[in-house]
Amino acid sequence: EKQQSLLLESAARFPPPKGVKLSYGTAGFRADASLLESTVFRVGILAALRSLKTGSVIGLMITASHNQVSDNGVKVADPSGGMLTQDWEPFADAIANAPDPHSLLQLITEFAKEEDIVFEGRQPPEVLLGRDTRPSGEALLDAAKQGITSIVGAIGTDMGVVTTPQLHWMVRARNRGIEASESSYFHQLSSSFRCLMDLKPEGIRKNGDDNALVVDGADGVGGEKLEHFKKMLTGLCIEVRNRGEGMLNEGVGADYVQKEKVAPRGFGPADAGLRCASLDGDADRLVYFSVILNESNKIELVDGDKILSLFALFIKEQLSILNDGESKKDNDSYQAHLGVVQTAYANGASTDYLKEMGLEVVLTPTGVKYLHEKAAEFDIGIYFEANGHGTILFSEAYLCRLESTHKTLLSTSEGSAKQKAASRLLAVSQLINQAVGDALSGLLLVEVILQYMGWSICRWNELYHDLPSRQLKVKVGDRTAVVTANAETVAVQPVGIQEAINTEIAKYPRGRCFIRPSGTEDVVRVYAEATTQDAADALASSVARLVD
Ligand code: NG1
Ligand code: ZN
Repeated sequence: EKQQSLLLESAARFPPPKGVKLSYGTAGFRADASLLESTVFRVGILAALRSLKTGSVIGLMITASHNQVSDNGVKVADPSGGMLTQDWEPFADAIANAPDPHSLLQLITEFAKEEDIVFEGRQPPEVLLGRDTRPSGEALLDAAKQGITSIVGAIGTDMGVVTTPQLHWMVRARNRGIEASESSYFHQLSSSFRCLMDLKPEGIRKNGDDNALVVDGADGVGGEKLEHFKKMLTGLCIEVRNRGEGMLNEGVGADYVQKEKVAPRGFGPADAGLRCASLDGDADRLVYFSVILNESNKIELVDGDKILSLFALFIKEQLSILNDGESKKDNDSYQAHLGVVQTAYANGASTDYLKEMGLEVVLTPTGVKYLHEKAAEFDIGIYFEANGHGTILFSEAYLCRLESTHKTLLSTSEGSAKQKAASRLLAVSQLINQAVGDALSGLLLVEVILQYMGWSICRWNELYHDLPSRQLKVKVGDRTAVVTANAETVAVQPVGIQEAINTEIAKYPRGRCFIRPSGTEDVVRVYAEATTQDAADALASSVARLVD
């Protein structure tokens, strides 16, 4: 009863905006920040309930990633540091849209009953809170706290301004008994980075560019953090631009660079040939690029697919060193199951390349929650969205095996090459964020692999040649009218539209095209690919007309 009145009382302070229906999309709730106070308050309640249910620490992140600065958003991190379980999304939708405190209370009571949530638990529920640099973040964080504390005994711990992956990492760390602070995060990344640098083969040839890297921080939290973090890194010389002096995500950031294929603000002809990278507004996406000489702000884009390919190549090489000659012996010749996960947005040339490498490639719908879940089925699963969001997951069982192999190798005189390969894989599992895609840890892994290979960004980019592609977005009355199947490669509704799309595709050699409703914006997205840019553009715009 104390619980009920507490909820009613606090909910009355956060009336929902009228006439808006919100849904927990690809990346939580996102909208104009002025609409979100009540939603964030309610997500605070949800996070506290999730903590009660799981007996673990939960995360709540306030960010709208690459969206314009006036937007904001909120998402929940589960105990593993991954996204909120999909089973709870309908509840999130329901409470976000409950019209008044009484209906909210009723939904919560029913849900708690269904989920067997006991309010007076043994340990108090705890939620770690984080936010990006958006000006609306502070007020929303306060709303989240009030949501959390409207569950009796619940604690909201403010981690301050952090990147999305930092918050997810901290949640994972806390639940594994590791200190959940920014300094422990930086410490883990920098020490595993150093370990990988020390394990570089000797006598690597330099191929073109040096260890200098210029990073576009999207005028968000990532640039700020990297500026601080870079002092802890040896063997790498990083210059960070767009650290927050300009407008967040305006003509800067990984989303802009990847979608528009142009250099971000603050980069120009003088940077031609340099190795450059771009983070998004909350630093969970990473793309590389180099400015083309004499071509104003045109770039060679090295996107998430190519980061994935580089990672896959490196991991595969370590695994084959480790397995070298093993098949002939009968002892411990375990072959790790390595898989890669992409979405329909992956460039067709990347998928071909990965398959030619002999890798198992799986497609899932857009949204990290789907890719992550798939990648977790492998011993080592690498996932990336073309936009640069991805990571490498190591299964617990495989890590155990690797650790014991590593120990055995250390104690025998047998080939130190194998022992180094095992050390490298273990270091990668420490460096690369196991909770979620992380631009900072991804960047360090790219850098160390390029040095290991002795590759310039050009050499890396030559792994395969992207097919020309075009992405468009179409504003429609109701984007939910588009329903897709087969990892979003086919539109099953509106009826007949897929046939019409097929007719357009048939006009272009190697043509590929699909449509899907965005989970973060009120648009239908169109993606097209063909052998020339003109053809990709024409295919995209003719299909966009079908959607309109
Ligand atoms: P939507 O708006 O559902 O396309 C976008 C990205 C996703 C993912 C989410 C979350 C594209 C085409 N879509 O989702 O890949 O990153 O944002 O940030 O890039
Ligand atoms: Zn992001």
